Amino acid sequence: MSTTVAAQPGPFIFEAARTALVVIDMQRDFIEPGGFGAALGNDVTLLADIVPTVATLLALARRDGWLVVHTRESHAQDLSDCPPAKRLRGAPHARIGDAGPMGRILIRGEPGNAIVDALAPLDGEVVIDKPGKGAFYATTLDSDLRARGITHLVFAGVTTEVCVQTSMREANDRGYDCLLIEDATASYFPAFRQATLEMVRSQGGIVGWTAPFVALTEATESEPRWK
Ligand code: TIU
Repeated sequence: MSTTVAAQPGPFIFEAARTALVVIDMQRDFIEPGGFGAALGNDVTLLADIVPTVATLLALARRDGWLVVHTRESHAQDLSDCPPAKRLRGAPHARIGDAGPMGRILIRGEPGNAIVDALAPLDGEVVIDKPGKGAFYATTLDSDLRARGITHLVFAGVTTEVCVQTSMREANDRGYDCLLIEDATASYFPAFRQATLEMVRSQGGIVGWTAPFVALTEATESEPRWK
């Protein structure tokens, strides 16, 4: 049974059994003071606003039996998976691996690298630690999705124009149909978020589709529940 979402630039049609929700990098390092986002000089308070919407989106995906995937941008303790260019560039206050109030910045296993409590993964959900901005680079995500027959991805998370957009473009090139939930993604730069939404769905959906969360809710709730 398929579901049709009133999306842009046109309807996004998916089957629950072939769909994954991909929640990108909803980590303390980006959302709370003292982490990587703050180290880059950003006002991190802008990102916390979407947590309740992402929590409701997670509940919908779990209710409807989608695969749920969480990603974390993170590096090994010895920084062996962190290119020097990434560490040295764009760090006005602190670098990846430096000590911060939530532990070493952007390092796997440190308190700041965890997903925020309200969106914590449940047992059995896929958690991808990624050293890049894209969720497919140097990870098992593509094979994890293909092993489960996933063809459609619904994206949420932060930040819209960096890790979300990069991951969506990687997915699009690998043949997945991708929907970005507009009010379940945020940026430190609201204008960049808006520009990303527009570029994703431009040119007939060159990267994918976008829709507000309410459009997904209405689409899933108009279905019979005995499916
Ligand atoms: N800086 C910024 O906007 N984002 C990142 O560094 N990573 C993610 O988007 N997760």
